[in-house]
Amino acid sequence: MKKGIAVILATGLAFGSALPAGASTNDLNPEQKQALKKMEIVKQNWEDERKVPSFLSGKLSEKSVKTEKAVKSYLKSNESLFKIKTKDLKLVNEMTDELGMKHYEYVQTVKGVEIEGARFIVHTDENGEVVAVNGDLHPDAEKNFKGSSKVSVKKEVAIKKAWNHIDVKPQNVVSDEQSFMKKSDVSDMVEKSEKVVYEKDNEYYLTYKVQLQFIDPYPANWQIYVDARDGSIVDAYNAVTEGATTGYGYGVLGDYKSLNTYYSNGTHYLYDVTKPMNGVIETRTANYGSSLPGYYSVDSNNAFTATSQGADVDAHYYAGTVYDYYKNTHNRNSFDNNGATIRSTVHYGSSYNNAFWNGSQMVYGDGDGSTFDPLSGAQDVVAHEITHAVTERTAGLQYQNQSGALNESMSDVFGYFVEPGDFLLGEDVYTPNRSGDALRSLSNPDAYGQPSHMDDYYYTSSDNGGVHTNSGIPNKAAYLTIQSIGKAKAEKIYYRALSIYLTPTSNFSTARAALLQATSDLYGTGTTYNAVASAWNQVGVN
Ligand code: L5Q
Ligand code: ZN
Ligand code: CA
Repeated sequence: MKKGIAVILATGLAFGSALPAGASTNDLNPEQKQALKKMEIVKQNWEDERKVPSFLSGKLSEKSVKTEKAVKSYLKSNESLFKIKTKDLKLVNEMTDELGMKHYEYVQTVKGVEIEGARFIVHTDENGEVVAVNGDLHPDAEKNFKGSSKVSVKKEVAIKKAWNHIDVKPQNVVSDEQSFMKKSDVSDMVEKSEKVVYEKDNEYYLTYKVQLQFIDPYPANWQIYVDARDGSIVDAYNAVTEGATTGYGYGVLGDYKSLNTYYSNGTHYLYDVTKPMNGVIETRTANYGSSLPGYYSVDSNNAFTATSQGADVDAHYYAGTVYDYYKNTHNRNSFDNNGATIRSTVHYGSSYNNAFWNGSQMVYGDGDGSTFDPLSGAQDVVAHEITHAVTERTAGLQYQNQSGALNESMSDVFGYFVEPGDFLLGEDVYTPNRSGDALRSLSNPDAYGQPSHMDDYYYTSSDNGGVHTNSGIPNKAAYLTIQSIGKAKAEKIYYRALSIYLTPTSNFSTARAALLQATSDLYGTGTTYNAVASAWNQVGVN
């Protein structure tokens, strides 16, 4: 186990007694002090416990050292400084860099077996002068060696002990539908085993280092050190790198955005674990088919920059901003207010000109390129869809006739609250070849074929009784409300009505009453109350 490292920064003679407390060369033995005198040390770090250098730089050699043989004799002449036998150092790498410096990398061995991680590197400049040495020296390795040249445990037994230790059966791996990974496949499992000396608490164990790498039942790259004397486990850890990351990409409209992603086993996922949810925000792709929820949206380098990834990027990013809106503005944790996973699937079908909440998740078409661009490219459309989920878990407004039109209106109105700035819905993705238009308008529903007054209520049996048409009436009331009392009050009132007063069968008249009740709860029965009442009067709902 590595302890703190004493650091001494010396600039030649200047320090004297000014060394920091606890970082003293007083601990060194006389031979080490003698050896240091022959060097001009610029920087030195010492390993606290073992009293060996972990980093020395400066002018460290008297003669030039230009071959591996010369390095060996340099190490030999400094054995008392490094406190290890040169014969125990095995060259593992020799490299000349672009500055002409040479780097000789050794590994320390005990009885011919490498000590795990015990590298020591000698660096020479272009003249062959040793200018630095650094690494991890183990002077007590031989003295504290736990093992013998005679190994009693066979390699196959050590591997079995390793599998037992982690309680995974190599031949019986469960497949996990929720796993990111491929279905279990025994050939996905890799077993490696080699003999190493493993240091733990200054004891040096002869071990089998068994590496067990697999994907199911969980991503693993186990490093298990099995005592070669009796098969006991000296140490074990899972070295898989996995977790929350930040990637980036371009949205449908080509805009750059940062993304909360997840890295696992070499793959980056649109999978956001950063929110205080029980679940996550995850984004998938139907790959132009219609089966749901589809495949995880992934990328090999966390750069979701391909044009085809724009829909994925925006669905993921905007789901996050809508989550934040409900959390920050209404203290609502996801659509169920219990941190449920927000799942989106993009690239649904072929040229599909719509988006929807299916009772479990959001689904986005790519549009046909003429009526729509990929629909997740509009923040207000994403807010519209997530609000359907909120409505389902609150008021539960039945999706037909007036309650259905109110349901639609709530989605449009929260589309505005999430993305204020205009009273249009879907303008960012609607008719990409025509500017200035949108799917709907809260301020002027009539511009898109919707009524804005009860006198023009549209009776039809299609579209569940005209839910996308008659929503114009409550939409206009919301617009008038926002215009007179402002967004901040309006969104409080609408959320309170939605989550406390509205019921599955509410109609326009009872919605007016619900909103007025929410208003008086929050702001009393003064001007704000009168403004809400007036808004509904103006659309003919009294
Ligand atoms: C609609 C959701 C959105 N779809 N309007 C029919 O008329 C029909 C569907 C919609 F993604 F486009 F916003 O609002
Ligand atoms: Zn809708
Ligand atoms: Ca808009």
